[in-house]
Amino acid sequence: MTEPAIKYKLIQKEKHTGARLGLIETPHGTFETPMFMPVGTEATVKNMAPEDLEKIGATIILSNTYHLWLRPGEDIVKEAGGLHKFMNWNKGILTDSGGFQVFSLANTRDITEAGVHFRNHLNGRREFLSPEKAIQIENDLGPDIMMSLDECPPFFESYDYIKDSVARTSRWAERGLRAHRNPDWQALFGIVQGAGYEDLRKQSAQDLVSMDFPGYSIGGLSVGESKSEMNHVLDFTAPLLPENKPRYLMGVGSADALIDGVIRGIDMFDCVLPTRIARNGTCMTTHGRLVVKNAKYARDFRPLDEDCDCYVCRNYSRAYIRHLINANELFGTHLTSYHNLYFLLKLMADVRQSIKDDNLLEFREHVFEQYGFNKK
Ligand code: PRF
Ligand code: ZN
Repeated sequence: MTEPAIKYKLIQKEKHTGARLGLIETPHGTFETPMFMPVGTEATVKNMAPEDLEKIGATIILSNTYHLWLRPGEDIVKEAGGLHKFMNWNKGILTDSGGFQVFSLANTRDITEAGVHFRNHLNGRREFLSPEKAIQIENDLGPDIMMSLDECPPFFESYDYIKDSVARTSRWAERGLRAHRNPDWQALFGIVQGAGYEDLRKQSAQDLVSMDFPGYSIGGLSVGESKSEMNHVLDFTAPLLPENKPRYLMGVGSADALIDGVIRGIDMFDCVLPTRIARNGTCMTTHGRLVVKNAKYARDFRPLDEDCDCYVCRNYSRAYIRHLINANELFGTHLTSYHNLYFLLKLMADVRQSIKDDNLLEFREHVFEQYGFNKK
């Protein structure tokens, strides 16, 4: 028996919720959970140098199999010495498997038992992604954590469709597990699907848990259903997963959903939200979103968030950042991206402190009140 690539250690359970404080040990460091992973689709977190990411406390980032396979090609990344070396990031990397990206980016696609046929969104060429191919690419890219190929169907698909889809995702997970060449230094996660159907989520979790993955993702959420529907699915899905393994909720990154996910026992999150909205001048603040491009900030010399102590908020004004973004100066979106990521990473640090202090529900109340979120 070889040692597993990652180890999860449950440190503390919050007294009044399902929240867990934990540690994930990886070949590139030990990270506290719950945590948020910035997204670096093209082997870069847009507008951020790896040094910036380190400064704001990022410990693990997400990148994409789909994009790096199609460009520059996983062979080039492998030849560079792997993704960490290629992009000069020495902490954790997790790669998504490409399933979700095929569904959201590629034009035509055809799902078969063997895999997914689709057209490359860059040049229109026909491509084929199988569970084995996804694993081979991820083995070559060399992240610490990799995802199985899954199907992420629309939330409101029919029961019969989701039933077949879940069964196929389970078979794909099994095939991926068999194709995985580096289990001693790369941890492969299975992805629980099943849309909003409790028995199908249960079936999916059971199938994957019986394969004994070192961690489990929850997919198929935040795809158009309401927040309360998502929380309801998490209520019955998270308890189906083993306590001694990390749980990752894919593609969720708004402040309210992060806190509500943690309360239900989620340990890891990722989302393009903070960096994407930053690029059109929208900032996350303690008092909700601030659209710094708006005319009303032309003479506002206060920081983006008066309660934030990040490098951006200590040195630059809303008026200046608004000017940069309106003038299409790249430094403007660097500043908003920096602040937004700092803001979410700090929120997660505060969440971890609230777990230690057993007052996560009070913390939630306080944050929701300040942001103006619906508290239901
Ligand atoms: N599957 C995969 N990646 C994902 C998702 C999924 O269901 C989601 C859903 N929110 C985001 N990213 N493989
Ligand atoms: Zn700030």
